[in-house]
Amino acid sequence: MPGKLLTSNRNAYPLPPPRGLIYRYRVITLGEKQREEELIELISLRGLPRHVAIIMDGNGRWAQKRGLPRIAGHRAGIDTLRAIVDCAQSIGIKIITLYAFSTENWKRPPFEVKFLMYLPEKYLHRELPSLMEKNIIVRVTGELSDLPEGTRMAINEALEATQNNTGMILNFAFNYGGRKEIISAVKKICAEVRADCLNIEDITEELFTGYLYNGDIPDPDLLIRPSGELRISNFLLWQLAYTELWFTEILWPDFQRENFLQAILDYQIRERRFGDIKF
Ligand code: V0D
Repeated sequence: MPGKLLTSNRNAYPLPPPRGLIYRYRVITLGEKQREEELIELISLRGLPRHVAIIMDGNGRWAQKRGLPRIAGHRAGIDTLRAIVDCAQSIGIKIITLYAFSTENWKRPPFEVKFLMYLPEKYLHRELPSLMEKNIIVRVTGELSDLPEGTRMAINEALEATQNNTGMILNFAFNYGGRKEIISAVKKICAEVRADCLNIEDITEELFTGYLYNGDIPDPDLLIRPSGELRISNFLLWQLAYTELWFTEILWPDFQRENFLQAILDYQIRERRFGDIKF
């Protein structure tokens, strides 16, 4: 029994007291580095999720809470993105999918939409050298055809430049909608059936998966959704069928490496708990 207690204590590892200094937008507590190292040690004892998906939510709310314009939140979100990509790579995660801009986001204020449309371009121009240095493969999942020319070009440049890298896959879900993705797969399949290139009897789950935007990427093992929303919101509908879901109230700009590591550790503990009854 003492062994069991230890496991659940680890699960609810207490946060260090918020003693610290303010670095840009957030408070860096003095115990943070230590806690991160402890979490990494615990994580290294078990198998890692291969593919982690994250909904980068809460940027607008983070800014509004501070009386800042919503785009200030998106800017702060980029710092988090950088930190989490770094952290994921350092512990050996193979694939990370980030949900950035859904097809529904077109309904936001026009100024914000315009800003968001240019973010990938700005992000990729600034980050591409460092992504190359880190041997990262950039991928994108979503409807790229209705994007502005400059955005499409920046994305294609990044896809091409990083396609022969061999490190972590950084997959951006951009202008993505889960139902739209499924419909687009159905249409491609129907066209092949009508052209007599495919038999209806041959349509299987595996075949269907191959018609999705990123048919070659395995399903996520873990989904992280910050900012307190407890929904899937049309993200990876087909692919999340067996994914472990992990939610937190923390807004994306406040999300830190240790929160990411905690999610991984919780995932590992769940895996182990249900390990014996899994097929
Ligand atoms: C804003 C926090 C990178 C979330 C991160 C328009 C909100 C920064 C990309 C990106 C966004 C997208 C595609 C791509 C390469 C990079 C991005 C959006 C928002 C949606 F190929 N950051 N980022 N896209 N934010």
